[in-house]
Amino acid sequence: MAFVKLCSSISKQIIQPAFRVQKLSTPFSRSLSTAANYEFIKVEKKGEKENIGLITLNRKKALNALCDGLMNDISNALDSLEADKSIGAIVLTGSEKAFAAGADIKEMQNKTFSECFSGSFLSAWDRVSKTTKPIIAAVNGYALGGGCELAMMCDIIYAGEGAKFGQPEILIGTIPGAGGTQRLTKAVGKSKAMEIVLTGNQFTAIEAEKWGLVSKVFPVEQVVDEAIKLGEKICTNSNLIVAICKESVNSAYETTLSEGLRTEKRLFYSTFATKDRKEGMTAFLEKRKPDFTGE
Ligand code: DAK
Repeated sequence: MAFVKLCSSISKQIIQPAFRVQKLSTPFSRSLSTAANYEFIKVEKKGEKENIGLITLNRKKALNALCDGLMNDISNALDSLEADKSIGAIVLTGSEKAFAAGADIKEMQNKTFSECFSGSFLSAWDRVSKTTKPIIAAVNGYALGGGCELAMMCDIIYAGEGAKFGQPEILIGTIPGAGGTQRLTKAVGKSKAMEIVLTGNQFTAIEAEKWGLVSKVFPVEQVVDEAIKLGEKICTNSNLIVAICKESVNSAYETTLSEGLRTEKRLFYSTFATKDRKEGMTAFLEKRKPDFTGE
């Protein structure tokens, strides 16, 4: 049985990620043949122009606990969507009950320090934060531990009214390990972050919005659609300039102010090497819509 599982996981990795997203022929929402290719997620193309990649975590019974297989699926889907020129933005979502209830505790239960330290344990986790296309988390239900961290790796978080965030690792004898003590502290400040990680208490979508972790809150059934609309709005801009802009915001997040300002200025100057910058300014002065080509 274990051998069969191993073979299936190897064959999955051999399939080139770029071939995993296939177009079908209904308008606006193409459900792709990915159910057959991914075990723990669903991948679709959404939006009027089908330029939004929607990744839905699909491990409902375990509240989308982020097992190794699921994180590998996300990583492969991101490779596919980033390689697909028709996709301009990505939305990551879960179910109404759970965005994700954290890393899989069953997989972690018997790990030793040496296995964690010297192996590749949880190594697929960095992929989301390395995504160059804009990525929006659409969160309903629980976003706990690694689930909250996964949302925070995205560029923007939209949440449903009932969403519950938290870093409960302290309650199971560990600490956040995928950015919870870092990204949360940058988003909500030291005092709140300390309160959240030292107690393991959950907090609501409204609180998350008030503290700046979440950018907007919607009725549960609207969150994914709103995230897709946001992606579509972003896609009306030059994808090249969007990527440069994203890099600049991330440098504010990842470096000191003076380094960030230096990076911003360099990136600003670099837009003058693009056709899209010239086209954008020319279109404004000619009172017409710009025709961006991504060059
Ligand atoms: N792992 C495995 N299974 C989980 C799970 C999880 N995190 N969360 C829920 N489940 C499973 C439950 O075991 C249960 O399975 P069955 O018993 O039905 O087989 C099923 O999902 C339904 O859960 P409950 O029966 O508990 O449902 P309730 O509605 O009563 O409670 C809950 C929902 C979300 C409050 C509760 O399930 C809960 O507290 N879950 C655990 C939350 C948690 O502690 N999360 C943090 C895990 S630690 C790193 C990367 C990532 C991480 C660290 C490092 N590196 C890159 C280095 C992340 C660590 C973590 O996330």
